[in-house]
Amino acid sequence: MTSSAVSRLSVISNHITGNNTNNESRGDIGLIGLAVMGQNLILNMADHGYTVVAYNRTTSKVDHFLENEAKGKSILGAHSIKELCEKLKRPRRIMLLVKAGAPVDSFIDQLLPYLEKGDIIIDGGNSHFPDTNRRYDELQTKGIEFVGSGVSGGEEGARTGPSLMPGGSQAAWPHIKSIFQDIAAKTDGEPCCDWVGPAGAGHYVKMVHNGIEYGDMQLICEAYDIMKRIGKFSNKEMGDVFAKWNKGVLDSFLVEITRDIMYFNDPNDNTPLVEKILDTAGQKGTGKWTAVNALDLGIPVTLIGEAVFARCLSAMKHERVEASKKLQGPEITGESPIKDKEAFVDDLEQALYASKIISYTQGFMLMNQAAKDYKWKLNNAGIALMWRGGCIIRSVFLGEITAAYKENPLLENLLFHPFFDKAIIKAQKGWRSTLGKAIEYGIPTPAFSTALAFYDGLRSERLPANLLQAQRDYFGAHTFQVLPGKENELLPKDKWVHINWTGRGGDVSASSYDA
Ligand code: NBP
Repeated sequence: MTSSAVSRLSVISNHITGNNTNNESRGDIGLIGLAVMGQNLILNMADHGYTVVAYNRTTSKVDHFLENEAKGKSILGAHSIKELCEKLKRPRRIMLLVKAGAPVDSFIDQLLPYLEKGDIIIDGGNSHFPDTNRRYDELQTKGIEFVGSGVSGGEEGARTGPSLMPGGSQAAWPHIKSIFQDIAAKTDGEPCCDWVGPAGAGHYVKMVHNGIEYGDMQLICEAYDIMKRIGKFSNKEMGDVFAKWNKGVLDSFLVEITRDIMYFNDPNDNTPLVEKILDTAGQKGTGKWTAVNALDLGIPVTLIGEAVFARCLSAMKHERVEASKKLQGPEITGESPIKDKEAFVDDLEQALYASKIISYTQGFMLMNQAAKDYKWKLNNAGIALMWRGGCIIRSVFLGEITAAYKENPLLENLLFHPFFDKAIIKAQKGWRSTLGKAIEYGIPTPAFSTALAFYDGLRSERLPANLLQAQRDYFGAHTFQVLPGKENELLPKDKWVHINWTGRGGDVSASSYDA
């Protein structure tokens, strides 16, 4: 443990002395759930000098863990919730890394009889933020501090440094800050972990992170499909492209692993393994939660929505096989129509980069709206920094977002920052050209396409919603407002008005309206 960690720990233990005289009570933190995430997080904590008490519903896993991975480390076992609680220093810090949903509520219920006021429960699973809001409220009334923390980075991140997004009871933060920031990934010396906000804010930000992960993955898949089906690239060639991209503006974990996947051959016949994988995508629901929340809050997070729907369409394999025999469209038979492959790849890189900027813009728009609606104070620069390392969406690009929000914490829209404004201007020609080819040759690009549609919509001072309002008023008397301007001065201003669209002939004047 570093000397700073030692001194931080002693501050914690001074603070928590209380009745801490029992020799058994030497665990700094308890962790429930010995599957991949829990085990690796415990080992990470032990590496940083913390004594961890491990418990699991199936207690044979405790023994197995202690006899194997945990052997020789500062890790204690517990075979009951009571024993776990007895072995912890006060205030107790207990982290759950169990299947989200009912198991979390069940463990909270089991813990409560053994906890005292001020003890801390941390849920590190992928819980849905409304559940975290509810648990936070319920536990507040019982004097228990509740933290819902996003944990990202999978098995390897948990072991070597995850991205951690804690939110909930602010009073708990001083007691868990050292542990969390010590075990988190570091970027430029800064931990990828900071306090996110109250109640379910930590799990909310993790949910948006996962949604953005869906978007990033879909964009990369579309780039692969375009290279494969229009460019007729081999997997080795595509691997080389991803390797090159990973050294530029697209430098990221997901591009890096895609490079490795492209190069990976089935040892049985030395042909690319990825081409043998059934093309139906799974999902656990966090992308859907983000899209549903975006609809609830009225924010056009279209790219994540399309990424979720693309997985749904992929899952309709049987129907797609039938449709592929019946439905007509452009086909590329024989050689690739692309003559200049270098320019084609450069354009594609720009399309991917621009679409990614749009996806993150939409994600931050959503979080800004959530902060308003839920009355949270979210720190956008801090969130981007938390995602900068340790997690699945980690990338160099997130460093630019951190810098933009540090420079202007009140930035209304990421696209308004000069860095991203210029990046989109530069990328636009390649972005449009790539999409033109995808449409011409019949390659589905839901994420690329929606990104460009959003961009063109956002930069349109006028959209055809005037006609839509007229239609709504025509069939449903939903009323409309009139544009300001001299040419409209005979029409009623600052009022919601309704007109009888069928009964007035060509007479359009203020008197035609029912205010
Ligand atoms: P799992 O999500 O597979 O959960 C396994 C743990 O949950 C085991 O301790 C298991 O106990 C316990 N559990 C189950 Br399953 N049903 C239970 C029940 N009805 N009552 C009590 N305990 C129950 O483990 P994981 O993949 O390590 O993930 C842990 C959490 O972290 C999840 O919420 C997950 O969504 C989240 N997460 C996972 C990843 C990842 O890459 N895997 C990344 C980020 C976040 P048992 O051993 O007795 O069955």
